[in-house]
Amino acid sequence: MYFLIKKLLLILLADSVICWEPIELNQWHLSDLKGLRNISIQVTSPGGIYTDLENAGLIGNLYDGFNDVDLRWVAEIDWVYKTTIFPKSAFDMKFRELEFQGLDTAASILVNNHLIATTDNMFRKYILDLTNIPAQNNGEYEIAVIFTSPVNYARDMFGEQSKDHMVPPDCVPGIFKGFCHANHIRKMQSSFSWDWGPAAPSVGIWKPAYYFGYSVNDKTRILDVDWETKLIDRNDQEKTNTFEIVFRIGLKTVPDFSGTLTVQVSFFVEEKSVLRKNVTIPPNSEFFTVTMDPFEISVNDSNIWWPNGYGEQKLHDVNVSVLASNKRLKQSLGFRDIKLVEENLDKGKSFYFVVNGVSMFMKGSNWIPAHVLPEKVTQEYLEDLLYSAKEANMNMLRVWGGGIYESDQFYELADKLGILIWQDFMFACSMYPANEPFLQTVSAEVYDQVRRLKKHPSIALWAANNENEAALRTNWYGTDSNFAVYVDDYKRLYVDTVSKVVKEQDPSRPFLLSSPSNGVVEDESECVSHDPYSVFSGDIHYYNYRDNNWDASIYATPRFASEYGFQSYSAFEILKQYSTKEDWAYNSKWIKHRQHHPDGDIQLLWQIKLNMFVDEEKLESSEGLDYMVYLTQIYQAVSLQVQTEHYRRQKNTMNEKGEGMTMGALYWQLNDIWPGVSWSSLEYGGFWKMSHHYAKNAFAPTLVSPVLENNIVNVHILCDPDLNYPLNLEIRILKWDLSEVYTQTMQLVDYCYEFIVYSKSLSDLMELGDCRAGTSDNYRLKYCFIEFNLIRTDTAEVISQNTIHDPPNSLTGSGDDAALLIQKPNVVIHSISLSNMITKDQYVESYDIELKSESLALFVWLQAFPIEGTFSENGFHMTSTSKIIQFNAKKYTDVEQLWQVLTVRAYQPF
Ligand code: BMA
Repeated sequence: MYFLIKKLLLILLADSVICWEPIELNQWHLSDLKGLRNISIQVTSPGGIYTDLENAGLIGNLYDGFNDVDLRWVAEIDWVYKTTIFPKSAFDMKFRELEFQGLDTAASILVNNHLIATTDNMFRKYILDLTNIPAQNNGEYEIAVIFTSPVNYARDMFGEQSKDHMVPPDCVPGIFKGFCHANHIRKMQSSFSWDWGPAAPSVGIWKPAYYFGYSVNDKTRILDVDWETKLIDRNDQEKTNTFEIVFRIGLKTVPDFSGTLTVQVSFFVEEKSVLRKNVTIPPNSEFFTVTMDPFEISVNDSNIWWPNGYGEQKLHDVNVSVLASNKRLKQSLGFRDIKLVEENLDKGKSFYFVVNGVSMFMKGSNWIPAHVLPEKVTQEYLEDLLYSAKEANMNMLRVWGGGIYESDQFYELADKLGILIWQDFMFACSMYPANEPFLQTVSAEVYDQVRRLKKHPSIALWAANNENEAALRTNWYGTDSNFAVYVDDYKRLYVDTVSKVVKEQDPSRPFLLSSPSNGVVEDESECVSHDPYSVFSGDIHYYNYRDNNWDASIYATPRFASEYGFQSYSAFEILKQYSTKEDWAYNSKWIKHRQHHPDGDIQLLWQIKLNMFVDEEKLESSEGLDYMVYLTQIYQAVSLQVQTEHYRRQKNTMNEKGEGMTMGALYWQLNDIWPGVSWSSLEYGGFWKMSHHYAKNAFAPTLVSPVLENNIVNVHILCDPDLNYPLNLEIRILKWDLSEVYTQTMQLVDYCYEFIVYSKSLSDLMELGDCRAGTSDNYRLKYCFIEFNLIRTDTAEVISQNTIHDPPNSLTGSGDDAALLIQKPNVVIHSISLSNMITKDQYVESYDIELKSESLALFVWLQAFPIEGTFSENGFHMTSTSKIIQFNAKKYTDVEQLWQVLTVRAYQPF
């Protein structure tokens, strides 16, 4: 019996080899084309040139020291990747092809010395016919991919384009230490440098590559499957939803095939559904899309897909097959409906998302490439970053247009974690060419990416570019003198090309021509609006480094904020790993090298001094860098909180100017590309900066948000989603020695719909706490600390805690009078023990850390480097003599180890 089964198995296997022969091309020989560097090494793919050279020990880590500029030569020469395959049945196979899922970027592909293709776009998939290329005598194919230096290629394309008219910018600002003309090559734009990242324009086979052989019996292979889901009815009582779903299956048929195929789609949701369609393929179709007939299905609430915070993310397996062949594909399906609502308001239009019939405030951030070299981004790292987004109560991330269309794993994780994706196409902060070859490659790129990504329930919206409309309208690059020409380019690229392909391939999602913009444009011929930054419609990007960033009144009040943010330095412990001792000073050459934002350090110091005391001596001392890290992280955290809460408070309000009804806050930027100075709330490597904790609090499902407006303290409650627990609002006034001088507790009813639940003039409130220095001095915020707590009355849990940060010198005081009031805090770690708190998601164990303090301490900051994990709270104000915090560890550790590495610090007011 055993032998019989084995024999059967062998026959089956043999059959599948003859019918269908994919070979992965992942072993390569790499050399520099002209032999100038004498490099000749074995490498693997997917990968990239910097990593290949580093793995061979020929260069160091790109992020060490000044390597980003020292290794510029890597991007300035041409490289060759070669491999040889011996398809067992090369001669039997009737048709043969190569599939490159991603080549970075400008390359010539030779097979057995025949040039079979040239490539010019990192974001395209290339399927290349080999049928007419004879295998060599012994049945082999030698495949060579010759990459042109992307820097030289972009410069040449710029030159070509300039013969007609110049497409600016002609280079990035000098402080970026970058390469010019990224806008002339279809490649990760930020790999030529950005205001937060290094220049490292890689080359290589960055995605999987395959050889396919088709036998005489083979007719087709399944390339992809996607679908559109639409909610057509909902029964609130029974909690069921009727969805219409339309599947599309992309086939690649062999050149000589014509005839009928039967395509089947099956899935199990409530019960099994099997859909079939017979399709007649005309001769010479090659690429053929089968659109299944619309199918209606009733899905219970428990089986649909919800964004984070609103419900579960139910995903169901879908199996697609071509009957009477061995071609199958399996995918995950989520039922959800999404709409962008732009209704006329008194002034302008609304701009908000409705998912499964529920309108939602979008809470989140902007995503940039997790590394300038995509091959360095592991599944584990992606998970870590995206779990951190989820944990910070986010429900949307914007994949920004200067990076890459992210990997399949990224979107699978977003589906799994309930994070909606605002997907830009990869055009950012530039004018772009609109010559024929450029438009053609973009058209293919958009087609490939929409086909690849459309199936993900997480994708919420497509946007054609980042800031290019604003750049054109407000003349960032001197385009005004030839405005009509650049508008024409703009229209040809985004309207006639990107928009056209997106609308053909995915009419189910909203499409924006740019971000920021005035929203979906009905008549796209008016593609460059009068004011892309208008607060009355669409989305805005808002940065202001002049005015006090802790003052909520400086911020604009838009319909949707898709970018806003503040810089901070990476943790000292992280910076240290990539530098040497002489670099560890505030103002060192190396730190300046990592600051790419023009005037960035001047702005940081200015903003810090507006609200905090800066010990100049300490700044110049050997502790200066560490000190600056801490101050910048406080500055960033509070600024982000103030602006985010400002947006949330405008959710249900409209002021007399017609501003308000804000329905989204996506701050700039979630993650870091390298260790340095940037707007990120997560460190390079995934540790949380202080701002990530503040973002988590500011995005809390139910938030208490006090604000000082014209000397009145207004306390708002924001609910996203609407969760009406029985709640108490507690107002505590404390002196700096921690004596509690006043407490008031109010029971809240229907708070999700009340917005302002408490209002009192600051001086009246301060008087209750007797908050003044002497009899002649006014009641002032800095003489006392006011804490606002939202407490669930059923569980006694504090679900949101807040204070007032409003300037001037509100909380943190400075100078002599502050010294009279604020005591030098002395926070100590009292005990560490393994907690029995249940850990979740990516954590394996949790520790209780008890802190003690004799006075009020601000911005208490715990670190446990190098142990990976997250604190339940961090950067908080200690308003009691003892406090217990959890440290959630990602890998197993122990109490001893934690005692060795754990540090705590607090803000020193003088
Ligand atoms: C924005 C972005 C990025 C930039 C950031 C910070 O407007 O679109 O281009 O990195 O600001 O300056």
